Parts: sequence; structure tokens; C-alpha cells
Amino acid sequence: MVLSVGVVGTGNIGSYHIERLAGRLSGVRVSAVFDVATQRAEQIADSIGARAHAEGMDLVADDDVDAVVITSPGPTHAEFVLACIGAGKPVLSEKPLATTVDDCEKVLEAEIAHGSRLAQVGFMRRYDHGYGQLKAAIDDGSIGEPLIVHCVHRNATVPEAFTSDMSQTDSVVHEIDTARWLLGEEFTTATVLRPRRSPLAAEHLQDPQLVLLENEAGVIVEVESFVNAQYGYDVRCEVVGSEGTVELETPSVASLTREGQRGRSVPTDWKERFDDAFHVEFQQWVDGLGSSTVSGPSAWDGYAATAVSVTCVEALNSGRRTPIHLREKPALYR
Ligand code: ISE
Repeated sequence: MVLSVGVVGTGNIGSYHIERLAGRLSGVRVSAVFDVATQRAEQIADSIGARAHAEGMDLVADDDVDAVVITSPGPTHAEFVLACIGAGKPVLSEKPLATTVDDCEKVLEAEIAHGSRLAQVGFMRRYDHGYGQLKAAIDDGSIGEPLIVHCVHRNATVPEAFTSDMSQTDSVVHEIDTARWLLGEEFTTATVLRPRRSPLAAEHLQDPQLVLLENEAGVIVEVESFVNAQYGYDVRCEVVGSEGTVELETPSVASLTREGQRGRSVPTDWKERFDDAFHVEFQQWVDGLGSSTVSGPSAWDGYAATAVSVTCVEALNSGRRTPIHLREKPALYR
């Protein structure tokens, strides 16, 4: 059976996912698209033989749409995810699941009322080979008890519209999810420090930022977020344990030696760095739906990531160590 997918949002990440779903994965086709930029949506629809809808909700209701991928701007995610759950259709939403904790809770309630999982959140790093190896080393006890996690999240540059809060909700949110997943514990407090600002950052932007998160087991996760690092996209992670450490290596690229220098290239952006991870993420999602199974990052993971990143924004603004409050985990997600 070929899964017919509708994609909400045909911008930067939307067109990237459409290209993959329509041409590079097996067992799936893109049957419908929607974007508020209607011309762009129509062009993309024409190029792949899909239908362009004038309204996002019409796409969700379309009989030729078995499942939905949401890549529209973050503030619109919740209403589309809720509509998909209402229609009983599986939905893969790019992060965030919703931009507010209240909206994330509405999604949890809707899914609980439905009685089974339909929503998956696009935390693609969980599908990266290197992160998978980190998790295996933690789970099999190779490094003993995890104690500290050091993370680096650097972007070459960001658009002018990128705000200080987005450093947490758009970038650090990935470390929040991966660290929750790697360690299998929830976070309890957040502190965000403001180092000296880069002169190359926009005036309104606090960049870099340094985050300290503590989890239920007392592990401290430290994240440097620096979104104007200039030289490329650089994501690092080292987990320090009681018996050893495990860290991500630079993704395998050839090293070039010439004119007295030896060097390796750095990825330019997250698409280049995580292309393989996106591929695995989507193929597993499609394959799972063949047996009506949704097993990737859940609505609970989306809720927790939003709750932690919103608390990080509070901590950035107050300068204080701030408690993180999560509701009790519902049985559906245990
Ligand atoms: C972007 O929105 C992403 O999701 C990327 O994965 C992240 O690394 C980047 O910092 C964000 O701006």
C-alpha cells in the first residue's frame, strides 16, 4: 500500500520534506499540499502531480490524504495537529508541537480522548547515527552512570527576525529533546547565562547563550547556543559518565590536505548535517503507519520540550535558576 501524505507548509523545510517524500522514500506519495503562499504551493503541487488546497483544513479533510506532515510556522502547528487528531489521521509535526504549554496540553488531551497515538514530533536528531551510538553507550552501561552532558549548538548565521527567545525555543529545544531521550529523565530546573555578546549578532539578540539544565537524577546538561558562529553549522555532544565518556565525532567527511594545510569541511546548515537523520525519520514513520503504529517522538515529548524551552526563556529573562513544572505523565505515554 502506498501512503498518501498531505503537507501543510511549502516553505523552506516544507519543500525539503516534499522533495524527500515525493521522490526519495518508498511506500509514500504526496497527494496534497497547502500554504498561505498559494502560488508557491500550486507550483510545487503541479511539479509532483499533487493537489493544492486553498485552506489547510480542507487538506486535513481530503479523502486522498491518509496522513499529514506539518511544516508551517510554529504558532500554527497546534490547530493543525488538533484537526488531524479530530479526523483520526496520523500527523508528523515539525517542532515545536505547539508554542505554548497550554496548546501542548490540548494535544495531549485530544490524543488521550482518541485512545491511541497519532502525533509524532519532528525531533530528527533521535534518528542520527551518532546520537544513536551515544544512546546505546549510555543504555548498555559502557560509561557507567551519566553525570554531565556538554552540548554545543552553533549556526553560521540566523535571519534578522531571529530573537533571543528563539535561541531557546528554536535551537536549544533540540538539545532539550535529545538529552531527555538520551538520559530517560525529565528536567527539573533551568538557568540561562548571558556571555559577552558577539559584535556580529543583531543588536536585539543575546548571542551566545549558556544554558544549564538539571534533571531528576541530578545530571547537569550544559548547552552553548551560538547562532552567529560564522564558520558553519556545528553540533556537538559529550556525555561524561562515572566510568568513561562518549561523544559525537564530526560526521564522516574526507579531510583535504593541500598547500601546507590539512582540513575538513564543516556542514553549512542543519539540512546538510541531518539529511540522513531526516531520511530515516520519515521512512520509519511511513513504514510504521503501514501497521498503524506511531513510535517516534510523542506528543508527550513535544509537550515536555516546549515546557522546558519556555522555562529557559523565563530563566534567560530573569537571570534566575528557574524550576520546571511538568504535569504527571499520562498512561498513554508511559
Ligand atoms: C532550526 O529551526 C532547526 O530546527 C535546526 O535544526 C536548528 O539547528 C537551528 O538552530 C534552528 O534555527
